[in-house]
Amino acid sequence: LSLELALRRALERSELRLHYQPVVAAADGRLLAAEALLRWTHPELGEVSPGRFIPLAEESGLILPIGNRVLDMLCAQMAAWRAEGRPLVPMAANISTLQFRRSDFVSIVAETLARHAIPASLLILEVTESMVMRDVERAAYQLGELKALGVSIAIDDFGTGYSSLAYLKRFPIDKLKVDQSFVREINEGPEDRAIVAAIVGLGHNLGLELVAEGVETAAMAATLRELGCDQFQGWHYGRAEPAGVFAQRLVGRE
Ligand code: G
Ligand code: G
Ligand code: MN
Ligand code: NA
Repeated sequence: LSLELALRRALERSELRLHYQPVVAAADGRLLAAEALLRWTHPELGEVSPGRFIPLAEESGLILPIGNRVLDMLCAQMAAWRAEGRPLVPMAANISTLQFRRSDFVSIVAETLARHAIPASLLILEVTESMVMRDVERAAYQLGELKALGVSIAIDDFGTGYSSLAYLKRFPIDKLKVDQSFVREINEGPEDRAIVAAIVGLGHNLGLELVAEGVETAAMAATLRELGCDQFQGWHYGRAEPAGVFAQRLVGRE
């Protein structure tokens, strides 16, 4: 309970901020996008990992104001970079079940983009399979509304959830993010290669972009490139970086 109270205060005291992890083209490593990942520095506890505080935020409902703050901070950051004359890339925010299920979610996204004058095409929302599988009709409707707004949709941690393949054709999805668990041992045996090959084949046949997450080495990248992954995210290309560090990547692009 005390950590929950601390998290509530963190919102008021601006202890939460975003780091940005690059997403690059598999072909040549050029920057294509980024994922915003939340960080919390508590005045006494120091860094609290999102693996610890995100579940707490979800259980307590705090993920609603926190999720709104994430969208706001992300759009504000893009607006600030644009004001500095930096070329922007689409940026992804992780969305929680509770946020996605709210009937005002689409209007909050629209309002936040408008307030910062950020085109919807620069925003990617990452949702998980289990989130959209819970109520397929509603999810299809909601994703349709988000698409109509112009934002992109990525399915995060793909392959670990319900994996009902039928929904993929019903939902207006743009990207599949192959879960790290299939990438970690991609060069250790044939099993994960077979799984990733199947996911890539499925995704490409449905017209989706395939992103491999957790790409830690050049050897992993080589195998994933051979398997047809379009985009890479992982420590081999860059960790989640503070805004000031990531900004140095936003230069000299057309
Ligand atoms: O950055 P890291 O790998 O430690 O993140 C751990 C987990 O926290 C991941 O599952 C990630 O999706 C989640 N996470 C990070 N930032 C956010 C956020 O802004 N909102 C939500 N809902 N989850 C986040
Ligand atoms: O659930 P989601 O995919 O949003 O989680 C992303 C998490 O993966 C973040 O916590 C991020 O720090 C972590 N991550 C990003 N790249 C790598 C990587 O190359 N290796 C490992 N082990 N974790 C990574
Ligand atoms: Mn994610
Ligand atoms: Na993931």
